[in-house]
Amino acid sequence: MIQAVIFDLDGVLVTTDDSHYEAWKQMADEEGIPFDRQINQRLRGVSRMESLEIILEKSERPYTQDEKRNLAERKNSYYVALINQLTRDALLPGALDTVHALLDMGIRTAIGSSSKNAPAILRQTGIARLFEAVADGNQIKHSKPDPEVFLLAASLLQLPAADCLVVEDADAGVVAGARAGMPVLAVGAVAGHPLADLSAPTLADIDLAAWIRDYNRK
Ligand code: B16
Ligand code: MG
Repeated sequence: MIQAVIFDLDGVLVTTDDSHYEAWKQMADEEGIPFDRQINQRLRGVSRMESLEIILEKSERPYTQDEKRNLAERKNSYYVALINQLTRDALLPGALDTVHALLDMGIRTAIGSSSKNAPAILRQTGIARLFEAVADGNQIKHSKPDPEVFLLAASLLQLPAADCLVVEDADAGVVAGARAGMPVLAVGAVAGHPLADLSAPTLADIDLAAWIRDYNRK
């Protein structure tokens, strides 16, 4: 029986995926490293340092560990400047309505995000109080596709993994949810993912509360 929904943040509830792209693009341009939206797709859901390694695949020279740390910090400073300007307008279609509908029917809600900036994003968009538990990049050792962040969210809720449904927009996140043994709703570019239990273009295109009601009746 599904008792909780664990939402990914970036690309599921908020449009911060575009801010990640803008910040990495600025850093890559400054370094003369080719970077485009296609490469950016591979960064969804993976940690900051792993994202940097993917970008550096196109670099003409090797970077030392110190230089890599500096590049990642520089990107993060660009990203933080962008998310400091976020408002509720950054919430994705259907996000708020879905969370409210779930809470109304007694389904518990949590966040499972790879981002170390998740607490700031939740505060900035005014949605922090809607989630009982937050598992994010500050608390985990292994980023998605490792299931750690979702298993942590389930343990914060004190629920078995199978009772938590994951909502994800990234291949790494869908794989992480499936590895955690959780049903997965895939949205956005990964809608139709073979490991997902259900899919939708956005949260506005699916009545998740009704789907869970049916699932729990079976
Ligand atoms: P940060 P999610 C992920 O958030 C992003 O999708 C990914 O692009 C980013 O590299 C990662 O967070 C780490 O973010 O640099 O802010 O710690 O989709 O798991 O909510
Ligand atoms: Mg995401």
